[in-house]
Amino acid sequence: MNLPSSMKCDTRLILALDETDGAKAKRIADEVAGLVDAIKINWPLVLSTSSQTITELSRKAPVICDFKVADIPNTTRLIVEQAVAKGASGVIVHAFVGSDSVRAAVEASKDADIFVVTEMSHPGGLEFTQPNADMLAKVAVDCGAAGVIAPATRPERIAHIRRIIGGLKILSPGVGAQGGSASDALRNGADYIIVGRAIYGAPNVRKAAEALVDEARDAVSHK
Ligand code: OMP
Repeated sequence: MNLPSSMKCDTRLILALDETDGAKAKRIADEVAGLVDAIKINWPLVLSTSSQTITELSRKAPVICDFKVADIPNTTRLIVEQAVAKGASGVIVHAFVGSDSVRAAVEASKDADIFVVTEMSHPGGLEFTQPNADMLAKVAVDCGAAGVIAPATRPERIAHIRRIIGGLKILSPGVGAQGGSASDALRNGADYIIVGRAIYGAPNVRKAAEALVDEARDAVSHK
């Protein structure tokens, strides 16, 4: 069983670095130094550069590999082991494949965190993930995951999922480009907001991140 997440909860901001220009991605990571609790990377950046990017970014901030792993336990284990060996502090996995796969991820993660997707933030998230979100959240609890992903686009759903998962961490994407608000997500129980385009696509990356950190601080202090 994993221990609960040891990820720092300081600014509550996680940068989703879905930038495909490797040099630019590293510049952005430097610009947000000290403003983010973690950097989440996904396939676009890893495929456009290499898995070495996990290692390089992990020297700047804790890296969460958003590989949304959805496979049999053995393949899941292999993916998580490789991500952690490269320096990942966390890996995001799907739970619809079943608790044996999520358990394999947790076992393979050693000291790193496994985060389980519950309800997804995009409109299609209503089709399959919302009707099954309670079960997906329960799998996260039962398998010893460190936390879950829940949608900032539907903050009331964050509050609902919080009631199921107790003290597990909630990481909430959908702020900014997808229409969700940082304050609403945090006031409804998110521990962190995940923000991509509203930061890396902004004319002034650092200013955009600072504004979100200020908003998050306000939201948390008025909870
Ligand atoms: P922006 O919409 O640009 O802020 O990016 C959101 C990030 O969160 C992207 O990297 C998505 O892949 C990710 N994400 C969602 O947007 N919705 C989800 O339901 C789950 C995730 C995720 O697992 O991080």
